[in-house]
Amino acid sequence: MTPLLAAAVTAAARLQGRFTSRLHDERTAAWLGMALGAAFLSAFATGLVSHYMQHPPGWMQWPSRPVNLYRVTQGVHVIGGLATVPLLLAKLWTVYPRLWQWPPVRSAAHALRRLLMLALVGGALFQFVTGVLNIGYWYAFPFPFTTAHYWTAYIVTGALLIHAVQEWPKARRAVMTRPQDAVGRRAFLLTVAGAGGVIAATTAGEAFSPLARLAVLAPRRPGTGPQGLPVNKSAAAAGVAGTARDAGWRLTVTGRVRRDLTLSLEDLRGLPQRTARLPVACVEGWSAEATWRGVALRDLLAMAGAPGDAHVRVESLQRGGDYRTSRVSPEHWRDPLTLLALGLDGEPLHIDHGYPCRLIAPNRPGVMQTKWLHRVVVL
Ligand code: HEM
Ligand SMILES: Nc1nc2c(c(=O)[nH]1)N[C@H]1C(S)=C(S)[C@@H](COP(=O)(O)O)O[C@H]1N2
Ligand SMILES: [Mo]
Repeated sequence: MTPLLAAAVTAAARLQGRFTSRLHDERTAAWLGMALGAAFLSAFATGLVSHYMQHPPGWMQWPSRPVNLYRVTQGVHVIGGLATVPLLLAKLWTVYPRLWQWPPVRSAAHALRRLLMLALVGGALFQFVTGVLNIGYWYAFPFPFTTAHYWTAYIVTGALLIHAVQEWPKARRAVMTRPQDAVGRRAFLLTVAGAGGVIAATTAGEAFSPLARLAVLAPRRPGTGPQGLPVNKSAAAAGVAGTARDAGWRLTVTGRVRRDLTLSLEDLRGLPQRTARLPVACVEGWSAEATWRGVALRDLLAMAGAPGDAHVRVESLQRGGDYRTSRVSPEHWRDPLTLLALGLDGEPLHIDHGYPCRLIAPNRPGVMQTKWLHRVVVL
C-alpha cells in the first residue's frame, strides 16, 4: 500500500468514527426518505405533465379545462421542489457517513448498489441545482436545461424506486419500533419541516396570488411588471419593438381555410369581442391572472372557414427563438376562452405583453401563449 493510500484509509476510518450523532440513525433516515420519496414522485408526475403539455404525442389530447390545471401542476412542481430542498439536505446529512464507506467497493453486488446510490444522490442534486438555477434565470450550465432535466428525471425516479424497494423492510422496522430517544430526532425533523414551510410560504405567492405579498423569495410575482403582470421576454429583447408598432401591421389567417383573411388592428377591434379571465402560467413556476379582451380564435377560424379538427400554428413577429410560434389543438381553439387578445385589464395590451395581438388560452403553459402575433396558419 502506498503511503498516500494508507493515509487516505486512516482518514476515512477516522471520519467514520466521528459520525456519532444520534441523528445519523435509521429512524431519521427512514422518515426523511419517505417524505423525500413522496416529493420526488410528485415532482416526476408534475414534470411529465409539463413535458407532455408542451410536446403532446399525436394521440394525446389535453383538455382546455380546468383553466388553472397547468398553473397548479407547475406551481406544485416548482414550489414543492423548492420546499423539498431542506429535506434533501437533511437526508444527505443523515446518510453521508455511509457515502464514505471504505473500501469503496467490496464485491460486484456492492459495486452495483453504490452505482445506484450515485445515480440517486447525484441525479437528485442535479435536478435541484439545475431547477433552482433555471427559475433564477441563471443559465450557467452548458447544456439545454429541459433535455438534461427531463432525462435525469427518469434516472433519478428509477433509482429511487429500486432504492425504496430495497430499503422498505428496514425503513418499516425503523419507523414501527418505539424509539429510545425521540426528542432530539423530533426537534430535528420539525426544524427540517419548518424550513421547507418557510420556503413554501415565501414562494407560493408567485403562483397563488393571495400570497403574492409574502413571495419575497420568488423571482417573479403577480402585481409586478407593466399592467401588473410579470414579463419574461420584453418586446425589445425579442427584437419586435419596431415591427409591433408599425401602422402597416396586419394579421393574416391562412393555410387549410376556405378563404384567407388579412385584418388590420381596426378590423380586429370591429369584430365581436369576448372577455376571459385567465392566467399566464409560466413553466418556471410563476403565474398571474388577468382579464383579457379580444377576438375568440374560434370566431376568426369560422370566418375563414377552417375545418373543426385542424391544428393551428400561431406565429409571432419575432424572428428567432424557441417561443416564436406555438400550436393550438382543436380542443383549445374551439374553447370560447381562447382569444387573440387585444386588451388586458381594460387597456390595450402593453407592448411587452404582446401588442398588438397575442394568444391567450386556458390550461396552457406560458411558453405557448405567443405574443406579437402576425400569422395564424391552419394545418
Ligand atoms: C427544486 C427542484 C426543482 C425545480 C426548481 C424544478 C424546475 C423545473 C422547471 C422550471 C421545469 C420547466 C422546464 C421547461 O419546460 O422549460 C421543470 C420541468 C421538469 N421537471 Fe423539474 N424541477 C425541480 C425538481 C425536479 C425533480 C426532483 C424531478 C424528477 C424527479 C423533476 C422532473 C421534471 C420533469 C420530468 C420536467 C419536464 C421537463 C420537460 O419539459 O421536458 N424536477 N422543472
Ligand atoms: N413571441 C413570444 N411569445 C412569448 C414568449 C417569447 O419569448 N416570445 N415568452 C413566453 C413566455 S415564456 C411566457 S411565461 C409568456 C409571458 O407573458 P407575459 O410577458 O405577457 O406575462 O409569454 C410567452 N410568449
Ligand atoms: Mo415562461
